[in-house]
Amino acid sequence: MNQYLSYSEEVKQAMEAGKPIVALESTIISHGMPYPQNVQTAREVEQIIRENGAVPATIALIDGMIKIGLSDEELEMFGNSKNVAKASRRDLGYLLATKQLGATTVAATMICADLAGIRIFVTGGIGGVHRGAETTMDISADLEELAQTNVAVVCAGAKSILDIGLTLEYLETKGVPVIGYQTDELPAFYTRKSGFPINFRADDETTVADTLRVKWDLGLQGGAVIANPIPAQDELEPELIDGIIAQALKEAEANDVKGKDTTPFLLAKVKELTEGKSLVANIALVKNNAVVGAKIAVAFNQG
Ligand code: PSU
Ligand code: MN
Repeated sequence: MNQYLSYSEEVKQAMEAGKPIVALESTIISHGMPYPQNVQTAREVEQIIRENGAVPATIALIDGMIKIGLSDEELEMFGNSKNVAKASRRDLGYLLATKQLGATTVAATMICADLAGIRIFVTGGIGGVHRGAETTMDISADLEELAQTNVAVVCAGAKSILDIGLTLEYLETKGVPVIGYQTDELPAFYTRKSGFPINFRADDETTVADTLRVKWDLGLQGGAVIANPIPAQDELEPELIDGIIAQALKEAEANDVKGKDTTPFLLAKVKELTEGKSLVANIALVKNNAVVGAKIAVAFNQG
């Protein structure tokens, strides 16, 4: 076992009992949603995973250790303090060495889950190739992680603050399977459709679990994207969200927002411009992903 890993009692017991475990990220709590909805959602998502037969393991960096499973107080701390660093692959060594609070992105959560032997990870949305990346070179480290680390990420697709087409091309180049859960189209986070076809459709969790098992049995390194559309009753109108994303992108450029600040800036701006509707949608889709992710973890564990 890695010396930097520290397990919660619940996760430790689940591992000893061979129960299915689902990893959860913490950047979505600290940088992806406002307080107190972030903490509330994190707790509810954990509960949904338990109700669907798996054990949640929210991952974060605390005091030089990678925590696999957070206490209620720790969740509260990540949701409600200003001094939490956004931790992606490049940040892990420094933040652990200097014992800072770090909220793990999709990339960093995949690394930590892999160290802990957890193969299924649930979140809202992944990072990707940003619009204008041909000049800014802003491509999320999440994509490189998906190319090399054996963890499947259940998400609601890629949102159109990103260049969805280029994100799919990047994943294709890196050999990352994108599996549509009960969909033929990549969902666009706030909406069920993006106009881009996905590689494979799976209508049940067993098909997803079997696909992952065979991929890894073959020694094919890397993760997978399991794209699960937002429930129909929760989706936003494409016309509304497209205009707002365009506005948010304009403001990011005008304010010279760069690097790791870009995604949190855009998410907060979209929330403001939709008057909170994007946050409601975001919460609904994460919960929906928790149901599907827990079922996939159960099926994967049975194989
Ligand atoms: N997309 C969301 N909410 C989020 C993120 C993305 O809808 O909270 C977070 C995830 O942690 C993701 C990270 O891994 O943003 C990507 O950041 P960047 O684009 O800087 O790689
Ligand atoms: Mn970036």
